[in-house]
Amino acid sequence: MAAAAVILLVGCGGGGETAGQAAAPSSGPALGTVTTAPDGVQEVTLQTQDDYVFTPDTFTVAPGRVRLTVVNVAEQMAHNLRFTPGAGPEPIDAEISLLAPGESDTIEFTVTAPGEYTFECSFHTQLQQYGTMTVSG
Ligand SMILES: [Cu+2]
Repeated sequence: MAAAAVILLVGCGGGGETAGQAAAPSSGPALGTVTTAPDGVQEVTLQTQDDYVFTPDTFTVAPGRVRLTVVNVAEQMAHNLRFTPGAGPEPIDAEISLLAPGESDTIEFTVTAPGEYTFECSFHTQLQQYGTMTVSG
């Protein structure tokens, strides 16, 4: 069970917009870009920073296994990520626990039901720190 040692370091994009068709940088996929790892698991990385926004706050996966990484590049703020209880077509119990500034964590889970799954930083829901994972049909 040593496979969890892989850590994705994703550089800050420096203000680049996610146009959806931009070429992936050679250093790794852009934030929010879903790729398939050699083991067949879909991988996606989100970022948090010193605000109340997931970067990006939407991404789309196909039904199957998902490996989700959150990198907190904030200098001051801590965040977590959980799927909002009762909000999606099926429950997802996996969650990223509190990330201090500079920390990252990765979770894996399986999705089967198409639809939209709202996720949140449970510490900042009053500040609208929400996002949406879409599972395609
Ligand atoms: Cu937060």
